[in-house]
Amino acid sequence: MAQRASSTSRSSRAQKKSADPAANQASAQVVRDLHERMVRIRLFETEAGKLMEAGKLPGFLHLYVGQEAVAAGVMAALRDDDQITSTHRGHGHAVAKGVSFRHMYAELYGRVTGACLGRGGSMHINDLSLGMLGANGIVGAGVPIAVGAAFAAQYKGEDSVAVTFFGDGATNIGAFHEGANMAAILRLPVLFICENNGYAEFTPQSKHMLITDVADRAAAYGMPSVIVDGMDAAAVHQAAAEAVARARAGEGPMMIEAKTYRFYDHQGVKGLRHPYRSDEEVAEWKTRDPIDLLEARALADGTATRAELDDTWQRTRDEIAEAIAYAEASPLPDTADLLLNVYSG
Ligand SMILES: Cc1ncc(C[n+]2csc(CCOP(=O)(O)OP(=O)(O)O)c2C)c(N)n1
Ligand SMILES: [Mg+2]
Repeated sequence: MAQRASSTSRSSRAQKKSADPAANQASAQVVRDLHERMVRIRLFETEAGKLMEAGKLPGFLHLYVGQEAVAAGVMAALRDDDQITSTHRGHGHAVAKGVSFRHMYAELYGRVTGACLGRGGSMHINDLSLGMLGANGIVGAGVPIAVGAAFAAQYKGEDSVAVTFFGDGATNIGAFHEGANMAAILRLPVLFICENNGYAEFTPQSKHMLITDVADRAAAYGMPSVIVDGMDAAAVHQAAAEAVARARAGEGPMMIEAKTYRFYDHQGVKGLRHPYRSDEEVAEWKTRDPIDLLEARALADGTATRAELDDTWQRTRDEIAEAIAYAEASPLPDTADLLLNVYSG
């Protein structure tokens, strides 16, 4: 992995380099792990989309389909005690960190058996027992939370790391800049993962910032960064594993910018059909579907057979069907419990 700036460097300009694709050799075990995490996300999301279309889910649904390689690649590099913060587009991070389908679907349905007892919904899924500190409906708000988690780990002398996922648009928010500066100056064990899907809602990146690479922003804080192909799970995994190793060794934070794309609209399945991107552009990115890419490579180099890959899809479909049935059979929260778990400052 070619790093773009040393955390100790005072140079004003980071060297612009991308991760070396030739170095992205993943072991068979890692390939199967990445595949399973991506399939779990893809099927969770496509089924959630169908439920939303059928009018069964309240609230909003920001689907993660297309970006699976980022969550899978990063999470496969983490330990269970590492902590993450997520975004409004957070299902993929939660699934990849191990939150159960039952807890997640029940939360989407607003049922009392959900991850947040049915009170949070799609944009607030968390599971503290798994280090999933929460999705977040406030753009950029996960950044300082992860920085705080990393500070706590450093303060207590633990070697866990924190990871914050955020979009290209979120890097225009003050909380991102404050978090990045604090993480860098305190050399905190935190990874900044920018999922650059080229749009903030319906605004293309070129209309919301004047730079091409969000990674350039890391240099402003003396933080090294690397740009990876966000459709290549093995490339993301390798970059994340190196950044995690550095953070655990006390060498401070790092940013990974993953160039990726969302296959659905900003929100929902059909979205609002704003003419902000062309069908041709969407079709072009779909030719680089991250699961197809990984499967093709795994079959070509013999790290998996078609039967093994198909088995992962089928096992996941079965688990999802069971989890949706569980969610639908679960009760709604009782209004008498409305004030439970409510805190005042
Ligand atoms: C503080 C704040 N401002 C605005 C919004 C409305 N909003 C929701 S998603 C979004 C775009 C975020 O873009 P990006 O960070 O690139 O994430 P993406 O949706 O592309 O995954 C905006 C502006 C919000 N939720 N929070
Ligand atoms: Mg975006």
